[in-house]
Amino acid sequence: MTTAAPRASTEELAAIARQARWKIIETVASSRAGHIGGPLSATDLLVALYFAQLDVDPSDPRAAGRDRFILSKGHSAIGLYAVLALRGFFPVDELATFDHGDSRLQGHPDMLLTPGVDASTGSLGQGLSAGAGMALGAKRLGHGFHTWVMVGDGELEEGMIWETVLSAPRFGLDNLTLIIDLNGLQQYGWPAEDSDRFDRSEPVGHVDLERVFTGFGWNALTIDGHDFDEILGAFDRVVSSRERAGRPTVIIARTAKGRGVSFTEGTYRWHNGVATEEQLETARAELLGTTGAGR
Ligand SMILES: Cc1ncc(C[n+]2csc(CCOP(=O)(O)OP(=O)(O)O)c2C)c(N)n1
Ligand SMILES: [Mg+2]
Repeated sequence: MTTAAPRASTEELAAIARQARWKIIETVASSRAGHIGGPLSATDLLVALYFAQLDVDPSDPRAAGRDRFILSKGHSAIGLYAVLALRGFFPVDELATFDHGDSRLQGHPDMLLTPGVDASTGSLGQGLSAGAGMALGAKRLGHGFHTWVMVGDGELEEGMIWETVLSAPRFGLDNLTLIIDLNGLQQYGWPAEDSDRFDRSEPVGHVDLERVFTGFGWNALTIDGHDFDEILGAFDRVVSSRERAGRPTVIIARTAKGRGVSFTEGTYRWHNGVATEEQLETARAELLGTTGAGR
């Protein structure tokens, strides 16, 4: 048996998310490499999962009955690591080793190295298929756990995802939930454009994802991915078997890339990057309300 975290209040979740965001930007700065925009857009969803939803036990990260979570957008690893550390899977101080050659915290998640990581990811497009396998395995073996997968909106361009979107309803995988981090941006933009919003594709802005997924046989809902009341409300609807009715669920979470820090929010330019000392001070003040003086 694993133990679910007592569900934190939305105020507590917001405070944890500010800590996690600070750890993300501070860690990438100290390791001098890493992604920022994707981890920050996913932070609130990750915090809600690990502090209010997933049935996991940091002292027994491989428990057979635990809920599974796959960060298919594996470039956002530092976001997952920050949340896993705050949840107690490993010491927060270990984040300082991020992306070092001998670290358990590699630049992309490695299930053989990091406590709490259920799948190795980084090559975009693969996580949903792995998650469907876990969900199918759970059904065949009679396990009651739920499998959650998070993909990016740019990642939806990977064809392998759509093979699983097609097949998961046929297997009745109502124990599988996909979260789409719909931040409207991916890696590159058009620097000549006036607006930061002109990403190379605006990946799925032209697609009615709810209709597409519903058409494939999924249960689909759209939420604000930074509003904890909406996130927890969606999670509650997911676990209500009445609504799922034998279907997998997709939560389409509208987010902002780089969310929570003024100079990273809403621009593809901070897909990855290393903050300067001055930028770090700005981020610290915005997230923690303190300065580094006297540290
Ligand atoms: C198969 C594959 N192609 C390309 C990349 C390089 N890459 C890493 S992140 C990224 C953009 C992803 O955009 P999105 O899915 O929207 O993620 P987010 O906005 O959340 O960062 C790309 C192209 C990769 N990791 N894997
Ligand atoms: Mg994106």
